[in-house]
Amino acid sequence: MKCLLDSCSRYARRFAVVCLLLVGMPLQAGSAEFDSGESRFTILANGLEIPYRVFALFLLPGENLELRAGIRLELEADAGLARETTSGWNWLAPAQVGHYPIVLRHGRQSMRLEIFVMRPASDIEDEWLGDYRIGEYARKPFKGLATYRPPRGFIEVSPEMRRLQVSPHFTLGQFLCKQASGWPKYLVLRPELLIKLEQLLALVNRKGIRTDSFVVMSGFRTPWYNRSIGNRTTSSRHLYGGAADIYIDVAPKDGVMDDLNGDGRLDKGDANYLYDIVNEGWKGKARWAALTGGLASYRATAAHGPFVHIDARGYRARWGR
Ligand SMILES: [Ca+2]
Ligand SMILES: [Ca+2]
Repeated sequence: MKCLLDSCSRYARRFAVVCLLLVGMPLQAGSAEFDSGESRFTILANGLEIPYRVFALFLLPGENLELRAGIRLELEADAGLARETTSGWNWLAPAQVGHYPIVLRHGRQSMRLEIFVMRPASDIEDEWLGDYRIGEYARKPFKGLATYRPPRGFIEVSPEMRRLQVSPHFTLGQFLCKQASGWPKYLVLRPELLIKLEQLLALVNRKGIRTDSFVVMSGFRTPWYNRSIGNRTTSSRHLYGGAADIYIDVAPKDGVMDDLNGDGRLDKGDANYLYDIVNEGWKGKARWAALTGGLASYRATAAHGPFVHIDARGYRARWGR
């Protein structure tokens, strides 16, 4: 019996040690260096360079995804039709709307692509996609630019899909429109915006602001919602899934921007501080010329704290500073 008790207490001690180690892990992770989430290899996905270990792409039913890499990759997918080519893979998306992960491997390195087969825009009837009100897009693209064409499709989002990662530090749910509705909800999100947000997150961490994500105060907005909150413009990048209004909320984590410039006040000076980091840091980034876009600083109102607007519209725009 004693032997049994001894052995039990030995196991209990070991269990306690394991628990202490596990409890200690999040603390270590929280104070650890920023991990950019960049992968050891990059791919071209339908022409867009992806340098991350996890990343989302958005296709129409049956659309082809061309994956190119300078190295030989293995591809794992439970659905769709994969065919190896001389430069990588072609993967034909399933006809069914939904979420389909693909894993690419090179030796021990891997990249997970979260593929979303979207509901085609042609399914919209009188401004509605199912029970979700989209509203109406401008027929003529703003300045004739391709980035302002009405979306080809919409990501169908169920409640459990909100936590899915769309890039190393952002989730699908962060970009949902705030309009009141049941489920599923629909969303437009441009991968160019995700890459830009990841690059800026790495930049602010290099500048000494330690944060694992931005708070996305406003990501996608349907044209209907945008009008309902009093915005007259039909060319907002939010309508095209290409913009995010962001702030940093780490210390204290209280739902509003932190005192980034350390002057003891929480005001537009902190949005300006973030604006200046982005504005300076973005200069000379030839690699991401395609992600050029808007940057703006906003003061607090009764409805929200100070924030910064980011978009990847394809040409440079600055305001509010
Ligand atoms: Ca805060
Ligand atoms: Ca301040």
